[in-house]
Amino acid sequence: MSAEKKPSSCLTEVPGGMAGGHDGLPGSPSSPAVSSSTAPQRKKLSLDEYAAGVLSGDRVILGRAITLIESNAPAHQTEAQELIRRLMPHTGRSIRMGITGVPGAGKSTFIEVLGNRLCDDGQKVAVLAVDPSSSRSRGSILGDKTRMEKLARRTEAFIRPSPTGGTLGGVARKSRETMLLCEAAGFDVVLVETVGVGQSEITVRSMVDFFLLVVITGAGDELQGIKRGVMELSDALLVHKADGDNRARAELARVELEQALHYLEPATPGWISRALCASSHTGEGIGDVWALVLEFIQTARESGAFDARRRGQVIEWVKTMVAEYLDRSFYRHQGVAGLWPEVERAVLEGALSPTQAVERLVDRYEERNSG
Ligand SMILES: Nc1nc2c(ncn2[C@@H]2O[C@H](COP(=O)(O)OP(=O)(O)OP(=O)(O)O)[C@@H](O)[C@H]2O)c(=O)[nH]1
Ligand SMILES: [Mg+2]
Repeated sequence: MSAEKKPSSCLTEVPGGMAGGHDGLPGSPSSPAVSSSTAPQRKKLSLDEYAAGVLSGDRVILGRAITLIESNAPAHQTEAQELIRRLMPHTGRSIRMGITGVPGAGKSTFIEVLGNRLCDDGQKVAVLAVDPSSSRSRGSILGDKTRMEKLARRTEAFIRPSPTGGTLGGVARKSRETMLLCEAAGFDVVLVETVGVGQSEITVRSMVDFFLLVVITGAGDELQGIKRGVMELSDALLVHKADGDNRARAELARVELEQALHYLEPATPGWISRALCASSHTGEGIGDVWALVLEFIQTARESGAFDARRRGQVIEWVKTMVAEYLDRSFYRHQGVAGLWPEVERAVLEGALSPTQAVERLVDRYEERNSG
């Protein structure tokens, strides 16, 4: 199966996505990676070298392996999939946490503070992003590394911006596979940031164990996904920026949200989603958020919900990729494309019902496919 829409740029070598930073961010100051000006032409790694490098936690090789996964070139895809297959037995041991919220809710700042605390406690933390929108700077959240300046410098942390370009499906596949590589490389916690403005929340929910919705006071419920169903996907709500003048208002909002949560179907069976207040500026409440995550993991493990979700997620992932493949295959099919204008006209004129239109298109698709 081919990956998402291919630019068919005939990449013959994996592009140097890691140049300049151990975290994939351009010009990270403490980069242990060889700086691009002095680096000799990079030697192509064998699959054994990739696998051994990732398993030993070598972040330069991890970065190159992620770049391989992100490449749309068919040869790279084959290699990347074989690498993942080999690493699969070493995956699955991290806590996977998704973090969503409107732009400016303070997600990256929260990750910076939480991530540093976890590293202080001896954990290894990977931070990924899912952002399929091209409207942001170079299509990538976390591009603004100033929000995670300290974390980006730590050797216990690995920060990887969202894969750029492509469909949500393509970005989701790359992020899921990146998460697996990070787990094989020994990261204990994977934090996935996504902007809460569309479908990407559902995608991130489908790849994590615990899902946190970060909200702020005064930004409007509709906009923040509170009325759009994102709340129903969340295992906890964080009323963020609860500091200074805003502290009391945040607490009021928290109480209201927690009441509202009681009326909703829980995002995870057997778990009652809660609302917390915290400030990444003062640090107040951040420890409580992590304590809640740990409590959740324990509860969900004991009830079996944790395992059931992970198993369900991997099967859903396969089905989603099949559906995406079929969708592309259908509309790119020459016979279907040729028949399309005529069918479209007929439906609009009322000469064909939509169901009859589907039958004609599918007949054409199947006839040519089997012939
Ligand atoms: N008062 C206050 N401001 C905060 C807090 N956390 C973040 N901010 C500020 O909120 C702004 C946005 O923070 P970011 O962390 O970039 O927000 P984000 O949600 O990651 O934004 P996007 O990645 O653009 O979606 C920055 O100016 C931060 O300094 C907090 O706890 N309290
Ligand atoms: Mg951010």
